[in-house]
Amino acid sequence: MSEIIQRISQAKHVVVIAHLNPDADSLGSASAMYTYLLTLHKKVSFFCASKNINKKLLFLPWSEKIRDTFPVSADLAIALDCGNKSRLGVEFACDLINIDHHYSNERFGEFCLRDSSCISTSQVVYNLFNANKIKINKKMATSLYAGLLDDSDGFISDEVDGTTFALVKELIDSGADYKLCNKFIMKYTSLGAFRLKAIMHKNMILVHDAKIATFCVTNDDMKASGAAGEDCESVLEESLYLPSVEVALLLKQNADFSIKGSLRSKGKVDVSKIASIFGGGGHTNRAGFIIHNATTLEEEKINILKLIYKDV
Ligand SMILES: [Mn+2]
Repeated sequence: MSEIIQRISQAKHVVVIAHLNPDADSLGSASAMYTYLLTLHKKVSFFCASKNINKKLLFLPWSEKIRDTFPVSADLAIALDCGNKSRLGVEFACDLINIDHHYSNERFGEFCLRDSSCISTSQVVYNLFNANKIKINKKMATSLYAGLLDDSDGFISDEVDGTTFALVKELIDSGADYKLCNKFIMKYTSLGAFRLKAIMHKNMILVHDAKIATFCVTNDDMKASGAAGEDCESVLEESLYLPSVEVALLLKQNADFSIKGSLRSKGKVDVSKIASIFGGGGHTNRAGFIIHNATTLEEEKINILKLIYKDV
């Protein structure tokens, strides 16, 4: 039995943690862990510091159990898909198991299981279950499939290989409701997202011989469209399909006037390095950061572009 499974077996009340503004991988991995903990007859809580969870993810098992207050009686926490401590959005005293696949994971917590060869944290969780002969039931399989589907961008990202599809087969054989996941994660849209897409398409600026696509989204754009924060990301990713574009940059104003930066790359430029200059992190192809005490979107954009120009 692995050290982590052993530590879990000793706990009385375990809280699973999905990161701020959770995606399908973080919530799916946490959901699969939640199901496993229930099979052990543990007291389990599901924590996420963000109040508004993306509606397209509410089909995931146990999403109705998610709370934004940290359970004080928990004696063990398990963070899923959280690259650094600030992603947890909470501070607490109990032991922490950190399960992740981000290369830039800061290895916080009493136990850390980070495997950056995995496409998703849900793949790391699957491997943990598999290595410890833990049976994957239908709920677990659906949750793990959701994470793999989302982080592989619908199985088209460069990291996808035969192992990915072998894992998909395993999960479907274990009862994963893949049709439900495909429908919600890949196809769901809202009126707000639809309207924001039009604004972003119109405002995109290509610079540096059209090698860099840039997007600035203001608070007013968000209000006018009625979109949610995460709705910006899909347009950002779409711009990478333009043949000349190597890097895509999105700067989005938050309600508190801090700026959220998101970077995507075809692979030639390691955008996690650029994000880390601003205290953020991520993967080579996909990274993010937050600028507090930001000036204007345009000024910040100029500063960031100077850093990208060096690498493109
Ligand atoms: Mn992930």
